[in-house]
Amino acid sequence: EHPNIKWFKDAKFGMFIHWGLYSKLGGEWKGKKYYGSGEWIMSQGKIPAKEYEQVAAGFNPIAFNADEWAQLTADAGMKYMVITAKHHEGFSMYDSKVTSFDMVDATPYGKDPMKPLSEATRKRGIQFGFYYSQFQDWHEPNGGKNSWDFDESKKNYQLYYQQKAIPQIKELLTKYGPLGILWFDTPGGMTKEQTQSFIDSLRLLQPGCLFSSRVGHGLGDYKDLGDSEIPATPLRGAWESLYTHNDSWGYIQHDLNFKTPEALIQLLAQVASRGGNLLLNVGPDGNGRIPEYSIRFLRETGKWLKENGAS
Ligand code: JFZ
Repeated sequence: EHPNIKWFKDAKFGMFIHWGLYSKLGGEWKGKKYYGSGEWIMSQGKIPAKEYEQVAAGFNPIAFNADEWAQLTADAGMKYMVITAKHHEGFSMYDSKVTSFDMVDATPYGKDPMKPLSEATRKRGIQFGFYYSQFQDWHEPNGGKNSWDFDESKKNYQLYYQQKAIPQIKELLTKYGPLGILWFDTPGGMTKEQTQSFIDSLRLLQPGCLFSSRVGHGLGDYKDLGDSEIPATPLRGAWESLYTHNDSWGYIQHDLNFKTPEALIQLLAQVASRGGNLLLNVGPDGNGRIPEYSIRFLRETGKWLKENGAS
């Protein structure tokens, strides 16, 4: 068991945030509308990497306010936050020196939103963590799963790990203070032995940081279930259920199917009764705004939890 697992076991409720260039597209590309998993639009539309890159030139989330996001998280009764530092699209939502396809070099915004966010959450006693897509990277010739631009059989995943994923994860582990979690996703391109040494080398940088089970091969410090999955009976050990507030992880303008506060409280109660945490996702838009319904329904959920002594 990880020596730092206690905060996680006690947390019960966390804020998941999918935010990237796809948030600016909002589920629409060249007049065609997509539904569900807005963060997959590059793959769904088979958008060439060179063309997708241009989205960054118009990405200027001036409405982003770290204190507001952190305060909403606290008001909702959530004890931790996990936000996408880099999703499968390959764009770095922070100031990365490893690539120029990042928030500071490629957008008019030109600032690192993760710095103030890490500080604003920590100031409120909320554990801060990063989601990092360690294998899928549709922007890189050697990254996983872009077969519309690149020939999958010619890829050298080891090179991608060495040149981008590992150096970037090192940035995340050294430039944002103590992290609660590194949230890996959709593993690939590594054997169990390689995954273990990947973990061991990263561990040295922040022994206190928990790694999610989606690092692959049954490794990691706690278990993430499948998306929108709750176990039928209590589970032993530390684990987490993942849900999104509407029907997509990344922002989709035409998705207004938000779960009511009643539904959220029920979900939370169900997960908690089986011994797990609920990591609930919101999808801020390209301006840096969390959808109005998410703000309202999360505040109501937090108010109920407080009034009923559950947070
Ligand atoms: C992954 C991502 O591909 C997706 O975009 C989102 O970030 C989500 C939280 O995670 O999708 C998955 C990964 C694993 C399962 C389902 C969807 N699973 O194990 O059932």
